[in-house]
Amino acid sequence: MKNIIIIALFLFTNSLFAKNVTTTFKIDGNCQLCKDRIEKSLDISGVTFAEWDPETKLITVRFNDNKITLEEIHAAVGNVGHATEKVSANPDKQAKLPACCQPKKPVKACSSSTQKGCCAKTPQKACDTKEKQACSTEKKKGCCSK
Ligand SMILES: [Cu+2]
Repeated sequence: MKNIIIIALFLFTNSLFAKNVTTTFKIDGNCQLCKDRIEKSLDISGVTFAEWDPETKLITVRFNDNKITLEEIHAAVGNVGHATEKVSANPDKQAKLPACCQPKKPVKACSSSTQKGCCAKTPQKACDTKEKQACSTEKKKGCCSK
């Protein structure tokens, strides 16, 4: 009987302290396509809200810390090819991202080709061939918005 009370008490306090945590952290990314991909990666159990801002690179995420840990959240984002403050990007997934979603090259490379690619003022550049095909159906998104 005593054990049952202890277990009941444990379950009660456990649910009492189950709380929704809201936090923000940085995730590498450039454009609307990155935003969709990052937010979709957090469409998982325990996460109740996720919104990433391409300007600030910050994600606001709300989660139940009884169901998922912050580490697991970072890992979920890393797994789709985007590096976070805590984890690096899955290299295979990252390599398959469209050009506009690739991490920006080091600034050093920009001195010789100032207006090209990541060196241009707006990181979002023209679509590659594969992306152009998608533009007919998703006109205002990602590189298609140009
Ligand atoms: Cu992108």
